[in-house]
Amino acid sequence: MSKYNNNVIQMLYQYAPDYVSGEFIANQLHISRTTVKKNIDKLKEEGCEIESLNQRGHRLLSLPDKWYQGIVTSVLPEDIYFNHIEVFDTIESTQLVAKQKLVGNQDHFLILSNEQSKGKGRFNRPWDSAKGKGLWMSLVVRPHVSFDMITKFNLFIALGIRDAIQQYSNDEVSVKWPNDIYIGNQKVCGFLSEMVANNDGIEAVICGIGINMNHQADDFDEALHSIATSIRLHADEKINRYAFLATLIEQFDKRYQQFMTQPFSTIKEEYKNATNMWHRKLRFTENGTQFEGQALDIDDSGYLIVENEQTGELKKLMSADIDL
Ligand code: BT5
Repeated sequence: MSKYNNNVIQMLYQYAPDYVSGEFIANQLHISRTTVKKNIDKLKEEGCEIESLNQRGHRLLSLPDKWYQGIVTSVLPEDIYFNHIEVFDTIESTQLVAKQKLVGNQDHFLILSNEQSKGKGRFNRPWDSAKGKGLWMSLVVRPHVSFDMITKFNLFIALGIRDAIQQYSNDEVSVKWPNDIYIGNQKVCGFLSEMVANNDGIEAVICGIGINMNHQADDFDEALHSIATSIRLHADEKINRYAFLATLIEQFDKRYQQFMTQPFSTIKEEYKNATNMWHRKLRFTENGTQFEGQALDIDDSGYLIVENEQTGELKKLMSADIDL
């Protein structure tokens, strides 16, 4: 994608649903009208619905299900600063690319891809990342805190993601400790935080977030049919991916600022209220062993306190797989 193409689509998006003349675009971007025309033809080929009228210019009617870097850059809240944002069509995993790009610099950045061919969950489990349907992204931040703060980071970020999805969902969105977001009994988002650390603390956190945005039920693989859902399936209309991304980044940033300045205890009640695991029988898998029981509480460090139904033993979990 050429730089100009990004700028042209950015202008069309900014002015939509109004017309923008080719001359105006050319003047603003310091390019010729022929280049504008070529760029617009290319955008149309890619699936952008653009109405072009001789006397009035061009106007954007709809976008294909893909990310345009120019639009992403323009919709993010102004006070949120990324050193760079990179958009890909298909890559193995945004996590992998983010890890490669964080070396040798102190940048905060965002990687987005329309599709991942090897999206990964925790413990290398596959993450289904169908083209054009979801939000598959990795955010790199540099909190400069000790590495044991990663658990706390996840707790704050979970609330940010939950709140963002809730703004678009008609049904209640909840957190499944520690890394999942649910609507009803189905998973709408999984996220994971990996870190690069040295003796002095964290050099970078790579937060990978996968959100099923616009899937219809049969867009999911058979294995996911009963366990996965999308925001679209709980909304009245298709989710505008750019508006949603802007909301998500805003909520992420709000919680990131809280994470840096507040202890978990200040949001503990809010977190507990947003969590869907209370008063029900759960199956826990921790380091390969399974047991059934109930979640009783979360302590001030964010550990889940659970009771083993068979033995009555109380346990503190830092991480686990939990079946609802
Ligand atoms: C997670 O792992 O839930 C974290 C997923 C993080 C994915 C993002 S996408 C952007 C970034 N780049 C990456 O490569 N990864 C991150 P875990 O708790 O291990 O859950 C994985 C399990 O969720 C799988 O074993 C499936 O059962 C289920 N699953 C896979 N794809 C799904 C989907 N699209 N929606 C709902 N569930 C899914």
